[in-house]
Amino acid sequence: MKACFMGLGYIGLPTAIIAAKNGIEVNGVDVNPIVVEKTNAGELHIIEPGLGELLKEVVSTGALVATTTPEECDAYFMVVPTPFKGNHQPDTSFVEAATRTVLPLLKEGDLYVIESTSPIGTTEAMADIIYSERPELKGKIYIAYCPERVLPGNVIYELVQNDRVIGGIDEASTEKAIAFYAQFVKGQLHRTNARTAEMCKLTENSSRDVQIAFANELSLICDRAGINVWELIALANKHPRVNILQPGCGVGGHCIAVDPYFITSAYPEESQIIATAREINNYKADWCAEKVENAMLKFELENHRKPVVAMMGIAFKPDIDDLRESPAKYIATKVMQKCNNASILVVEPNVSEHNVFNLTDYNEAYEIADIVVFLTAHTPFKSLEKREDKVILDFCGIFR
Ligand code: SAJ
Repeated sequence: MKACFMGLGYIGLPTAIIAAKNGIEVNGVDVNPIVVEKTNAGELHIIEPGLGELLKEVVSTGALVATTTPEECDAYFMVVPTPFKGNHQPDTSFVEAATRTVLPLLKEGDLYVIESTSPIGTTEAMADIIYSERPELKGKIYIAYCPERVLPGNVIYELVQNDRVIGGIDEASTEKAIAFYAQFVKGQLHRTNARTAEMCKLTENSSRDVQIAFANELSLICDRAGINVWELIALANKHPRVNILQPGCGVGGHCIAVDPYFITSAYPEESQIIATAREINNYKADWCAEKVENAMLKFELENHRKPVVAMMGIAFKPDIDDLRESPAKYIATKVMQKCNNASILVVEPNVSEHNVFNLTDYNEAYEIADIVVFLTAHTPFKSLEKREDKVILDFCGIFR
């Protein structure tokens, strides 16, 4: 069995590595020659705990070989990004490009799987493309959708242990894909059709987005009502059937803040809650930025000088170094643009250097700042002592 993974990013590379570690001959493909070169040198181009050693191992045994164009294999996996275009319309052009690249290599009995988060109907659309270019393969290859569900930072464990949903365009395709994943997944493999599997992925992330929006909405209400939202949620969660998530400074990352739009753009009339949740979570970041700006104005009026402001944590969630699509980074940038020469210290303990932000040590920033804004709940911040001599804007519950 030889498998080709199209895309060696945050999901494709770990999956290729785990497959190679489990006796599958793997061809990892990426359009970026630097990624291919690094991978073949056993160097990880993404950050994921424990993965570096595994990569070295599968490269040294020859189980994983990276190339910029695919080799002939028995199974092909599309693991490429699906961002959105203007107007929040999903952009499946990378999936289509990867599909067209493997198309000439497909032969009878092969398996073709999409893992990329995709709008409903993408697997069928790709099947149509395959069959229109290679009509002789109709009914002779297996086509399925199988979304990934791993949490960045815990990928090695979750890739193997999480249950997965697998939906083929017909039952034979589902069974063929199940047999492939059973080689390295220990979680249960649940059978469905392609459209349900596509919607399942979108549903998981939309569900989390809606739940976070509920927590963020509570934080806005509590701010006006003079109630500590953290205490409120902790108390409400004592109810056996209530489980409210935590408010923050917005929702970031490349999945939860993106995938709901794949539903709302296709079903705008029916997806009212999902659309509103997106709006609330986006609005929360602007609300936080405004709070900081107002605190700075108040400080200046009262003290007749500009404040020193510490922006604590700019990663998109706690204890990671990933700044992409980060609401905290957005807030820090927005405040800096409007700061009127006030001194803004940007803190991110998980990043040593940044090409835009001049980063300050978190202890030092906490010591010298007049206004301290907690944006991301990184663990080290929790050991700081609450200071009465500072204005503290705690958007992520450090001193809950
Ligand atoms: N967040 C809150 N409050 C919370 C939980 C999260 O504000 O109570 C914020 C985080 O700070 C962050 C954003 O939400 O800005 C997203 O973080 P996350 O940890 O909820 O999720 P991701 O984006 O790292 O990973 C998600 C996961 N999906 C679900 O939990 C349903 C993961 O399993 C998926 O594989 C991943 O998306 C993906 O690739 O789709």
